[in-house]
Amino acid sequence: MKAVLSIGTNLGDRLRNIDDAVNSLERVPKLRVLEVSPIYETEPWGYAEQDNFFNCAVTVETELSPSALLGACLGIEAALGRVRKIKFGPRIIDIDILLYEGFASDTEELTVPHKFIFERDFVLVPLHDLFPSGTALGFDFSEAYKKTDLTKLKMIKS
Ligand code: PH2
Ligand code: MG
Ligand code: MG
Repeated sequence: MKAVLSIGTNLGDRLRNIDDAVNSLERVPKLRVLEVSPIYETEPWGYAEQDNFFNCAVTVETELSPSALLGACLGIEAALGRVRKIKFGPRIIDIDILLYEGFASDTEELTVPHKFIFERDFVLVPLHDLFPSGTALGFDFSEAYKKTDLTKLKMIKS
């Protein structure tokens, strides 16, 4: 199955944190990284008193179930030194499942499609880089993408 992940970081060496996260994903059994979007510097969303983030999106092919994929993402976050403090607050690395082919869930553990895709330009813009048609794994984000403010995102690496 294909899935799309979102990666974010705003602590330490942000470019390196994203690199580490992608390299770690590549080492997960039963998972292949297919494509990494450009990396953007983005303003903090949800909690303003923190540094800018670097964000990107990643398409993967995996035989892992959605909950096993979530487990792999959380394991990588822990291995890279993530400590959970403030909701929406500063983090060394965050790896979220945005979409998982043929799967939807709204539980405490896992909400897929991700709850805030339409509200977050830092998700919509990299997602559009990976899926320029405006539909990703059957999920139509084209209307929300039209409303994004591209002037607020700075491309760091393509
Ligand atoms: N992640 C959050 C909260 N706010 N803001 C930006 N710009 N990028 C993020 O990845 C981000 C955020 C919680 O996951
Ligand atoms: Mg998140
Ligand atoms: Mg997360």
